[in-house]
Amino acid sequence: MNGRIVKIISNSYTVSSNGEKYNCIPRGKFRYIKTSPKVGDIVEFNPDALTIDSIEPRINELKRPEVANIDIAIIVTSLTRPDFSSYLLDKMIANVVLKDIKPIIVLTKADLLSEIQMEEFKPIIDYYNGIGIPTLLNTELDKLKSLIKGSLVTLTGQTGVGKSTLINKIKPELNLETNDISEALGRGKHTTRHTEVYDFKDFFIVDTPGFSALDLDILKENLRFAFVEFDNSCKFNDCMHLNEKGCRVKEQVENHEILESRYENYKRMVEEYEDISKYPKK
Ligand SMILES: Nc1nc2c(ncn2[C@@H]2O[C@H](COP(=O)(O)OP(=O)(O)OP(=O)(O)O)[C@@H](O)[C@H]2O)c(=O)[nH]1
Ligand SMILES: [Mg+2]
Ligand SMILES: [Zn+2]
Repeated sequence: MNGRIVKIISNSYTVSSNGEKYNCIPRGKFRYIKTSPKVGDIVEFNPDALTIDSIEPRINELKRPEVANIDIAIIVTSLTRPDFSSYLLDKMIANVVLKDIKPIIVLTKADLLSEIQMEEFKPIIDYYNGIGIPTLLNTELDKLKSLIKGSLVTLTGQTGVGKSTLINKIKPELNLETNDISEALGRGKHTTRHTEVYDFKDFFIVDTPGFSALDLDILKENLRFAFVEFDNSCKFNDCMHLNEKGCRVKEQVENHEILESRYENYKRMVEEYEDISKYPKK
C-alpha cells in the first residue's frame, strides 16, 4: 500500500493511508542505502508486517527541518525574544527557494514591541512583500490560511520563536506543548522534539523542532539565485556580485533597489562558505 509519513518518533514511523494510521518500522535495507524516510515522504508499506518497504522519488527535501515533498515553508521569525535576526531569516529563505518551496514569513511577538519599535520593522515587512515573499504577523490568521490552501506546509525557525504556538492559534484543540524561551534555553532543550504533520483539511502543516544554528544547504555558486530580487545579468555571467566590474547587483544596491541588509547578508553567506570550505567535508 501507499501512504505518507506523517510522524517520526525515534524509530517509529507513522504512515497515513486512506484515513488510517499505521506505526511502521523501515525495512533493514534503509540502513545500507544512505537515505532514511522523512516526514512528508510517500512510501510503499506493508500494513500487516508494518514495514516501510520503499520511498517514492521526492519532489524536494530539506535537511533542517528534516522533511520532504514540501510546497510552502512558513519561516517563523520573532521580532524579539529571541531577537530578530535578518541574517538567519535570509538564510532560511535561501535554503528553501531553490528547492521550489515557496517561502512565507510569519513574524511573531509584535505584541511585545512598542509602537516605535514596530515602526522600524515596517520597511522590512514592505520590502519582503515587495519581492514576492508574503510577510505577515502571527495574528493575521485568515490571510495565512488563504495563502496555504491545498498545500503541505512546513514550519521552520529557531527554537522559541513560536512555531507550535502558531499551530495552536489555528487549532486550539491540538494544545501542542509550548514553552517560554528562558525556561526552554535554561534546560538546554527544544520544546518540540519530533516532526509531525497536522491535518487541517484545507492544508497540512508540519510542526518541527527548532534549531539554534543553521547551515547553508545550497551550493555556493547557486547562492546568488537564492536571492530572488537579484538581477543576475551582470557583465560576467559567473559574477558573484562582490567586486567584479559591470555588476548589476551592486548597481541595484547603489540605487537602493535592494535592501542593504539583504546584500550584506548575501556577502556574509559567501564568506561563511569560504570558512566552511577550509575544513574537510564530513
Ligand atoms: N508574547 C508573545 N509570546 C509568544 C508569541 N508566540 C509565541 N510566544 C511564546 O513564545 C514561547 C515559545 O513558543 P513555542 O511555540 O513553544 O516556540 P517553538 O518555535 O515551537 O519552539 P521549539 O518547539 O523549541 O522549536 C512560548 O512561551 C509562547 O507562549 C507571540 O506572538 N507573542
Ligand atoms: Mg515547538
Ligand atoms: Zn554581479
